Amino acid sequence: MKKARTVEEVSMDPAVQQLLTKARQEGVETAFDRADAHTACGFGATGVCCNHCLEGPCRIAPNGKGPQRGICGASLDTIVARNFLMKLTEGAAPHAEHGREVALALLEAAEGKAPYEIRDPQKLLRVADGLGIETHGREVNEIARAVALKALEDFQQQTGVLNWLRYRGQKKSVAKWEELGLLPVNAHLEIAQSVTRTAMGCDADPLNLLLGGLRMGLVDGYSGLHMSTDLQDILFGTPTAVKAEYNMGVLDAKKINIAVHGHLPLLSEKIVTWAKQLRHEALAAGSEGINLVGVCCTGNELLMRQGVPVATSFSSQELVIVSGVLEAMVVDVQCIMPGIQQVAECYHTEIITTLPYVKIPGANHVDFHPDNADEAAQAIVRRAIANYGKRNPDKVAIPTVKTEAYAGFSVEQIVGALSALNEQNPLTPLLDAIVSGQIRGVAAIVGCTNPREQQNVGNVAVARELLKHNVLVVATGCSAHSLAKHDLMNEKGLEYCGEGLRAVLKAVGNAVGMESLPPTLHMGSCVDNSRPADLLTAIADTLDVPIGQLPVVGTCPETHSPKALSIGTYFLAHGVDVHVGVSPQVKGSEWVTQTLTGDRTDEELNLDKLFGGKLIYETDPFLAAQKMLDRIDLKRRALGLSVAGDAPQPEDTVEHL
Ligand code: BF8
Ligand code: SF4
Repeated sequence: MKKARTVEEVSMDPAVQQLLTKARQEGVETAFDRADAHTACGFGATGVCCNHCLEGPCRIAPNGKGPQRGICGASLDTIVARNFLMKLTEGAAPHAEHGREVALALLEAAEGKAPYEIRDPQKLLRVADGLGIETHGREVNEIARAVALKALEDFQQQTGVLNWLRYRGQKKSVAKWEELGLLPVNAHLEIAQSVTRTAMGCDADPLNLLLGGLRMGLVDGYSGLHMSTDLQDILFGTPTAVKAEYNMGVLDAKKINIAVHGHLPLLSEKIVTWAKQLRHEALAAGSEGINLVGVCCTGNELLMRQGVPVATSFSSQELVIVSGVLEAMVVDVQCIMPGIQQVAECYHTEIITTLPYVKIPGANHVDFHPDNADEAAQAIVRRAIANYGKRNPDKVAIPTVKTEAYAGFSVEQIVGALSALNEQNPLTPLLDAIVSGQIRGVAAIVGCTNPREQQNVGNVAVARELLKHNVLVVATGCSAHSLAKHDLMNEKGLEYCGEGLRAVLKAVGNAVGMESLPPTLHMGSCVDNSRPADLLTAIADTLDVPIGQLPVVGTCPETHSPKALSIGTYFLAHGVDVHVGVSPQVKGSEWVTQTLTGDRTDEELNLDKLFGGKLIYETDPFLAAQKMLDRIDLKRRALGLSVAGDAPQPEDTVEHL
């Protein structure tokens, strides 16, 4: 067995270090310990093991020793490309299901069958317009119903193209995808076809398999990300800037603590409501009230719209329970470690699953469906209240670590802030800053934390390095938690910004009555990666260039999830360079690796040639940042923009472009 890492080697977050120490003292095993106990299988880690049929598993040693084909004759490249496509499919499917769940909830709400109301009717009108739905003279619910049905078409139609792609896709990118025959028809059809093509005896052409991967990226992007964000904003409101608290110190020993974990805001929004309404019952139970905290992306959803504090991110989810003050952890879907149940059994915490297709042995289940949302939320809050008396005071220890951070930066909010500088053309101040070089480029830091990695180190190091070089950084998902916890979403982090960037953040901040915008902008959950995509579309359209020509990058330094790969593929399909700091498990095939990283020197296709963006796999955050800066500079030069150190360009202005 490998040597266990020290708590400092596991995470740079002092709260996680404290709770992991406590867990180890109390004999409680967590993902960090299991990560130490596991040795990655070299075959699986490089993508060369195939178990797509019962003849196998077949594994091909990339060093040329042993059999060089599977029993069926599949080559190394086929096996690696097929495994990669399967990962992308596993990433796209949960996001598409997310979109579909929200579409169904909107439909039921519009038909009066589910207890939700439209909190942002203006966004409803904009989305309806974008989808070509008649809004004139129609009731809100009638329009909402039409929008929901349009969304559901994206899971049913047998011909045509995803409505959401037609609506949200940048026209120049869509034309490229059309030319390559990549336009998805409906999400379920594409996912089923993708599973079929990876099945034994189907698609064996590595290039065709990778193109299938790009389709999965588009399915994820439009049926998952964009649809989910648009419909959630309609139902629950479009986020506006909000100051909130992060880290384990948000737990409150005097209150009944409930953690909401997973991804869908459908139930958790109701839990916010019922936690307020049942406060008197919590007081009657001897507590000082109910304290809701978020974990992972359900946490991000509630943070963005309700300012609910965030306890922690993916890799340390079990440690929230180790605090000894958590009465219930309510989970919906995705990124929920089954290990939470084993940890909960060492304390008084009740794990409550809520969806019929996401259950954990030993956990309790409260079935949630949009039409019983109020009943389910009430039942859950009452279970938490009932658990309060079971708390063991000897096991209570809440780290006092807590950080203030801003969140809520929807595109609407960013444009709103910019319009304080230029009401007519809000994007102009941002574009001028990019053109002048005050802002060198834009980076989206996305994705997760991963128990095998030193938590937050990659996310924070990449962010600080990019900020130092005047790259405007936006963030989503659990990587946003990393940045927030380490002061990159409050004023303190401004010290990491280069001069040009800091001046822009201050100017925009001042215009809206703040000392400054925070150094990095929290744009939401993982499905909210649609928001940076919308921002890029608006910028590229203003400049009349394809998104791929903009000096922008995406990066997921610490991911664990196939969803991050399919989101990354969505951006790659636009020609945006995407960095990943954790192995995407394709190294076994030089052909697949070089096609993705754009490093093939022969004349055949690679991603960079095809779209103008490529995958950058680099585990060292400093080297990764440098590689991203090089690509940003390359794109700046191609646009005729100045790059520090180059000979000066004449007249850098938006008009000049
Ligand atoms: O969808 S960032 S660990 S919670 S996968 Fe999961 Fe990764 Fe967190 Fe959000 Ni996204
Ligand atoms: Fe082996 Fe081919 Fe079956 Fe894969 S599909 S396990 S390579 S026989």
